Amino acid sequence: MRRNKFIGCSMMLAMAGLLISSCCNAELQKEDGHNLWFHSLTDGAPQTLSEVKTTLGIADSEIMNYWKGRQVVTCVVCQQPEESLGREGYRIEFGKKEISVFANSETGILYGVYDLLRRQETGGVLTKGSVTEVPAYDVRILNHWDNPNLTVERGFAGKSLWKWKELPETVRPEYEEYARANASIGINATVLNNVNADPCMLTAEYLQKVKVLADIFRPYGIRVYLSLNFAAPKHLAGLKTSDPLDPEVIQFWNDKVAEIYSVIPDFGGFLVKANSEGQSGPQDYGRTHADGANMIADALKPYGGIVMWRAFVYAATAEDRAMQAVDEFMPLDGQFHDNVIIQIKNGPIDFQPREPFSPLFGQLEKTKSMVEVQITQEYLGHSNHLAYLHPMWKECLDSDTYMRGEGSTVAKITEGKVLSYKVSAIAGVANIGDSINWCGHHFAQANWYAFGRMAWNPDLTSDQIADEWIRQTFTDNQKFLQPVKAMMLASRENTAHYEMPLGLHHIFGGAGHYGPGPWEQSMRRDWSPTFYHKAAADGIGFDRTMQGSGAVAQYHEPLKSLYGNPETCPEELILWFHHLPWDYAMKNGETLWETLCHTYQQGIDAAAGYIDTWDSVSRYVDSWRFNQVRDKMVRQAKDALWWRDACIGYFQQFSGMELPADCSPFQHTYDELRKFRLRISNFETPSPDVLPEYDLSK
Ligand code: GCW
Repeated sequence: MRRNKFIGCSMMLAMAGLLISSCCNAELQKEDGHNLWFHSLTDGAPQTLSEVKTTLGIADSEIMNYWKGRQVVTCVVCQQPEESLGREGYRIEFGKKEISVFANSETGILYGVYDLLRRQETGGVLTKGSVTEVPAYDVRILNHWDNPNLTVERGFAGKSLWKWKELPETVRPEYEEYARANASIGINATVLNNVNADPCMLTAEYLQKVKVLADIFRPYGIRVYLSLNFAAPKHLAGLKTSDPLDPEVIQFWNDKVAEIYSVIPDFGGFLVKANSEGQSGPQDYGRTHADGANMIADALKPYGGIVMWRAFVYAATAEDRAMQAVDEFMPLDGQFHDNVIIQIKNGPIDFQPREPFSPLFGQLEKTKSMVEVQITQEYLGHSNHLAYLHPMWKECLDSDTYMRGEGSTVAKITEGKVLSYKVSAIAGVANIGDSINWCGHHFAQANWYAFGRMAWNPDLTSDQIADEWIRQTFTDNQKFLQPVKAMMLASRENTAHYEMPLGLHHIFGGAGHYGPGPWEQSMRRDWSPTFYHKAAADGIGFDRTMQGSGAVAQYHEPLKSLYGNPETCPEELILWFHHLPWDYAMKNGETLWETLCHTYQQGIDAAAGYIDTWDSVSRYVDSWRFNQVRDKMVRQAKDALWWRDACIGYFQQFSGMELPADCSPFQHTYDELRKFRLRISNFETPSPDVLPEYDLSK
């Protein structure tokens, strides 16, 4: 083994430790949130980036600057690879005087160093013994939905972080800060541009810009990927077709890929949204998704690149949008080349606050699949609402598909433990913009953090991740930690209570997907809330049983029967799978109507409760972040009521039933609310610092 000791660190670090302990309470200084989960590590000071831009140089610098312990930290890149550590894993051996980090690669060392620093901040440094960590997924990737014009689709944290016009000449420090933040939580890949891809991203001009970012990210262990526009051969080369079986088209992609690798030698590959929501794809030419994906995959193969081909495809004609991914991809199972992974959203419709897991995970027996979760809160209150999303993602990963009998969970399948995969992956749609605090809402940073930690280890609990995040981002004072953690842990459930109780879904207003729109009917019925809730005199909910759309049959037994019967269907999903009368008897003895009203009420009460919780911990937070979070909580509490008023008010005309006496009285009639459209001028990038006006007189 080559000993790669960071000589000289220990003395300096011991001194740093003394200095740091004499200026504690720095956390109460003004803090704009830019330091993310490095807040406690940096003690309120701006973060210091490594001057040496190599992976070991960065690891060294992090220890030099931030290790506060008295032990000498030694990092060892194993000369004889230790198989159990893989390419990115590491082992930390703890001793009283020395701590050693072992890894097979420099990136593994860097991850080990970030682990050590995290332990330092969260009370996890051991006095003896060792820990070994190996990531569950090979590719842990952020998907940015960023456009070249700097807007971010479903982005609520300002404009794009990538300043394409300034690049490649001007390089902002945020690029490296972004890389550092990702590396610290194990994220090793990023798709820089929107899946609704502008073909210009693949031009020689843009590749030079992408190269700059790739060069900055590389020492942090991060590889760059791009979304491609399937019609690029037509757009960029003026070909008459983009047919994946056309020799000229094949040549175009081979040449383009060769060009990309000549500029970015470790380019990761492509993400593709094809034949979905107006995007071009192989079906435009009578070809299949497999034809399209394989053509791109073959071009990437010699360089080791991969294709992440999205399963999010649906057409206005289908009877039930929730069934389309399976209908489309099942017949193609086994036809995809081995560097294609099918990227599947966690639920069968679209990132709603609660969906059952997508049945496609349990149906692809001969094709690799990966999960796509949405970190940005398109349907969970944008950057106005506090909603900690890890419980929602974990629910999907832990779901048993029963593909191979009991135990074939979504996590096991996508980690490649059921079918054996050479490359496994997991994606999260980023919530990052150029907002000073990166994510718009200080608590939205927790979702970025949680995605990285989950991608590294899907077995971590929501509690563990929230705990780590709070300690590093705010404080480890128990009087803050415990109530704030409890609030975070309940928050996704609470959001589901006031936005889509009992499995109602796709009930969001218009293009913004922020407020309620139960009355809305779009030109396409599969975009219409009325199509999904089906509220009428006879009841409410979407019948997906065998008497209805039959979607339950896409799940293996026992789930098909469990979901198919309202008596056994989990009540939080009951209106996802069933159309039931308003007076249907729920397990708690109430009618469906009463439980619906009471579930909204739970959401309303919880959102109002956040303000009390936050006020009660004010002394432990700097005033800057305290006030910004509080303003948003006030808004969230109002919004929860607004959701209830709109939905229950609207449903009442069908149920003919009264709001139970123990519910908060209506503030507005639904008729008032339907005339009013929430003023989000540009849903793609509302300013993160200004809460949109809330004015019912408009
Ligand atoms: O839910 C929809 C979003 C679109 C998004 C699409 C997708 C990028 O509303 O904005 O487009 O999902 O995932 O492709």
